[in-house]
Amino acid sequence: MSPQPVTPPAAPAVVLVQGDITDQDADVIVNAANSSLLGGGGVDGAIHRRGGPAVLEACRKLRAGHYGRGLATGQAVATTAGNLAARLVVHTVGPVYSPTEDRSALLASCYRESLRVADESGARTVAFPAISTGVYGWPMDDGARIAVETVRAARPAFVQEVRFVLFDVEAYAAFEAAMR
Ligand code: AR6
Repeated sequence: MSPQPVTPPAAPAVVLVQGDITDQDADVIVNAANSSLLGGGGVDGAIHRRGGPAVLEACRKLRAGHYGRGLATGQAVATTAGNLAARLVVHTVGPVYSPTEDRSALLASCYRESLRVADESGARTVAFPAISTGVYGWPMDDGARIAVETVRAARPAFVQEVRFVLFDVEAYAAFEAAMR
C-alpha cells in the first residue's frame, strides 16, 4: 500500500512580483516558448540569453528525441536552467490569441502542465511569466484571470509558492485585479 499523505495537498501561495523573470531565484522558471523550442524573443529570448548555451543544447536534444515535431501548444517540458539561478526551466507553448476562436483551455493547460512538470521535479517555488500576453497577443486582463484561476485550482504535492513575474506596471495591475 502506498503511504497516505497526513494532510491533503493545499493550493500553492500565489505571489506577484514586478520585474524580469530571469532575475528570479525560484526552483523552476517557466518559459513562454514556441513549439520549435529553439528560442525566440520576449521571455524566451531573455531565458536563453541568461541561461546560456546549455539551455539551447538541452532543447536541441529534446527535438532530436521525443519532441521531433516540436512541443504542442498547451504542453510543457523541463530542461536544465544553465546559468540561471533556477534548477530547471519548464518550457511551455501558449496559444496565439484569436478573437474568433476560444483558446482559453489551451492557455489554462500551459499553467496546469507547467505546474505538474515542476511538481514532478520536487520544486517548491515556481516563477511564471504572463504566458501568451506578448507576441501571442492575449489581452492581459483575460490572461491574468486564466493564470490565477488555474493556479488556484491546482493541488501540487511539493510546490508551495507560485510567483507571477510581471514585466510592467500594467501587467502587475491586471494580475492584482485578477487576485481579488
Ligand atoms: N520577464 C518577465 N516578463 C517578460 C519578460 C521578462 N524578461 N520579457 C517579456 N515579458 P512573450 P508570448 C512579458 O512575447 O506572448 C517568443 O518569441 C511580456 O511583456 O515573451 O507567450 C517565443 O519564442 C508579456 O507580458 O511570450 C514565442 O514565439 C509576457 O512576458 C512567442 O514569443 C509574454 O510575452 C511567445 O509569445
